[in-house]
Amino acid sequence: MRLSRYFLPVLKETPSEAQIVSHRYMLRAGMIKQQAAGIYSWLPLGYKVLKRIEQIVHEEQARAGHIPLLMPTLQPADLWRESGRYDDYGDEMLRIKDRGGRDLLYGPTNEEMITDIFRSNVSSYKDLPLTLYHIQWKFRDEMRPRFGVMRGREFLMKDGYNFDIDKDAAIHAYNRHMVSYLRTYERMGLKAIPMRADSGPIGGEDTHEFLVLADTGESEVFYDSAILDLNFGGRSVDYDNREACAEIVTEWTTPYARTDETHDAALFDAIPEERRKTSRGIEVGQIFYFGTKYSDPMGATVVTPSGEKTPVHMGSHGIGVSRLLGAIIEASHDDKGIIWPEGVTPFHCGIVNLRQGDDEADAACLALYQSLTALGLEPLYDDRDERAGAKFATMDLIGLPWRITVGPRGLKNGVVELTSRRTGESVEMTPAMAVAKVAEIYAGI
Ligand code: P5A
Repeated sequence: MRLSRYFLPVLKETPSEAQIVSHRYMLRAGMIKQQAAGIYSWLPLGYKVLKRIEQIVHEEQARAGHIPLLMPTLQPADLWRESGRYDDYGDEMLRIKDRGGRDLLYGPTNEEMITDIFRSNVSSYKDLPLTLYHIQWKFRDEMRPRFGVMRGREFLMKDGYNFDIDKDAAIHAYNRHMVSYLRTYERMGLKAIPMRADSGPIGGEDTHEFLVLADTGESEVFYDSAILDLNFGGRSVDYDNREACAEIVTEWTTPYARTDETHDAALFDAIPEERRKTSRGIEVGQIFYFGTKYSDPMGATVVTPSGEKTPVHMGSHGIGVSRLLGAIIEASHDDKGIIWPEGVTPFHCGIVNLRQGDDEADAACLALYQSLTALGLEPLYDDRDERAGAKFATMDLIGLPWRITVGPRGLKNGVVELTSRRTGESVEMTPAMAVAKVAEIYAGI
């Protein structure tokens, strides 16, 4: 993409309504525009990151054997009357009437609808286990929408639902989700810690939230610092292997880590003092096992091998896809702007032309652009007729992890400069080497 042809409405001024850094940078970098409290348009740069995050979620869900579908944003109220949640959900639910006077709602979550899909189509244990998921907009009429996409009213969620024959099988689904989420967040450059939590309106006993530590997080968390040493890394997991998944879950759930809702002071005090940590955290996901809470009242049953009808055991599993943009920025920025982890960056590399209109510099930039594109990478070429300082400031603000700077002086010696956004380190090299280096960086991602 050439910047001169792109739509990147960056702001020079710091927007006064934004209280936290991720919100400020998302507005300043022209990623989002607020349309109403907690409701945003996703401008091209923000939309691009959103799509990259979705892509990682889809890839990791596929790896775990989960199946994508798409349910609507609007749901009939009658489904929620069946589960008893229509009245329970309260003012957070946006209730709508259609022209025929029928009650609809803008879905805050999809347990009822997926249970309806299941009961209409599945009746035998032979079709289990089954996990279906989608990535779809949700609406929760939050009392205090704030911090930009972090606590929106309309927000994008990945929500998945497992259907299993019994509790053991459903706990395996729970574990499988925990493992796949650990992998998912790591690919986004995040350390998200599973913490024992409260299940709220979704229900059930077993639930973990995934929290990214950040001063601006809305949750208070208590943890053993030993958990920070755990890395998922490149290990390959057989998601069908119950023991293998359970072992990984044990590894991550043994060190103490809880939100304030489930905090146990006695257990916490048993940790060696230097490892006892209290902090704030951003909740980027939550997984639940709730047994037959929905299948029972809604009649989602299967026939077992011995011929009896039994309600299926279920759980649901959510990732805050749009909130993740805020969480990633909170975890990765400096005073000049965002620093995208390679896994989610909107463009792989920036190209800055220091002397737009200079034949040699223009040709070198174009050649770099074409070579990177030919390798399947997406560069953002700043071809505007602007001062170098302004171009650098834009690149720093929008946070592309790598930048190639091209100027007449370097070109005389046959070199360009490759700069890391994270470390600020610059190395001179030939254009071909710069292309090879960028390609190498992204090869493993
Ligand atoms: C799990 C999937 C559920 O709704 N039902 C389907 C279960 N869980 S949850 O914890 O309530 O939400 C899942 C994740 O969605 C994000 N989230 C939000 N993101 C932005 N703005 C909001 N107002 C908001 N509310 C929830 C969180 O990341 C949460 O973990």
